[in-house]
Amino acid sequence: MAQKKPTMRRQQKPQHNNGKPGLIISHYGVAVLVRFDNGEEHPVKVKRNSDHVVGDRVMVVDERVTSLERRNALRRRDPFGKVRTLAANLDLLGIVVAVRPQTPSGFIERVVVAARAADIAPLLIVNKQDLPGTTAFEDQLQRDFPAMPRLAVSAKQGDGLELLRHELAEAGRSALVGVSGSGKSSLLNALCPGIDLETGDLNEEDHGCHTTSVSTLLALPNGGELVDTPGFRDFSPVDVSSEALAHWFPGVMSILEEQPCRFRNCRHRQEPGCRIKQAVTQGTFSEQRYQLYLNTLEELEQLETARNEGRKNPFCR
Ligand SMILES: Nc1nc2c(ncn2[C@@H]2O[C@H](COP(=O)(O)OP(=O)(O)OP(=O)(O)O)[C@@H](O)[C@H]2O)c(=O)[nH]1
Ligand SMILES: [Mg+2]
Repeated sequence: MAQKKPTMRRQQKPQHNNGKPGLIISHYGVAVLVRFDNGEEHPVKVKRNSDHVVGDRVMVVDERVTSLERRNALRRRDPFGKVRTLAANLDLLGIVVAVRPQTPSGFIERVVVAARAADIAPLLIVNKQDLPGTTAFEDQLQRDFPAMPRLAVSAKQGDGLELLRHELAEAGRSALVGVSGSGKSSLLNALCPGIDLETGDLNEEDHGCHTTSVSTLLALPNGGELVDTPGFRDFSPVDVSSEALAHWFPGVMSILEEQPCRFRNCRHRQEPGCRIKQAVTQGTFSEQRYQLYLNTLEELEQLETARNEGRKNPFCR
């Protein structure tokens, strides 16, 4: 009997029969782009809601992707309550801000909490140094986040990029987050000449246009890897216990290191002898930031209560 001819489809499939290790460098919903350890890059199909993310080390066996254990992952809850994983196995998180478009109040604090809790070092990247108003904006950041590492750059004019290149090479794997239009993709283009990621102008309300829709990991020419992510205006941490929140929240520990609260398990609400409440009264911890702390604390407590009672995420709409 004549042998059956292999189909075209079979012939065209890349061969991963023995299992090939690689790294997810982009995610398109139903497929991931894998950079294999031998340098090849291939898309591999995945289920639409699979948990694979950029930065995952994977084994691909017979066109099936299995993620290996993660060192960490940056996760957030979106405005619909859904938990989103942005990237995995990160060393540094660049929070890109600029005088235009404005970053919503509380965004930086919440990103910092999520990053620190996941053992990812946060770095404030103040882009668009060439725009008027940047000096006053930087002064405000210095007052609000005196202890936060910060770099001033301009993707457009090249200022500060040498230092940024150095930081990113030293760090290992980094990701950029920030509101749409803050200049994340422009920074990647400036750092990796020739990649030509799409960038988009601000609209009439001075907001970005959500130009980037998928995260992409790129190897930087001077060392290190950088993930470009789509912009978003909200950031609700998920992997932080309500108990640990104060530990990661910007500005809290520097007060408690001087003098702790009376109770070790103080949540800084109404407890007597609370140093944070005192600092708010004395004006050394802003009322606005304190409210943000309380709101975040409440959200985390609601998530924990729902989890303990086996209920669904209470923020899911
Ligand atoms: N003046 C000035 N404009 C910049 C600078 N960096 C970026 N831009 C502009 O800011 C706009 C938005 O830049 P993008 O790089 O698309 O911003 P993004 O953060 O990637 O935005 P999303 O992909 O929507 O999240 C574009 O018009 C850029 O040209 C800069 O250093 N100075
Ligand atoms: Mg972009």
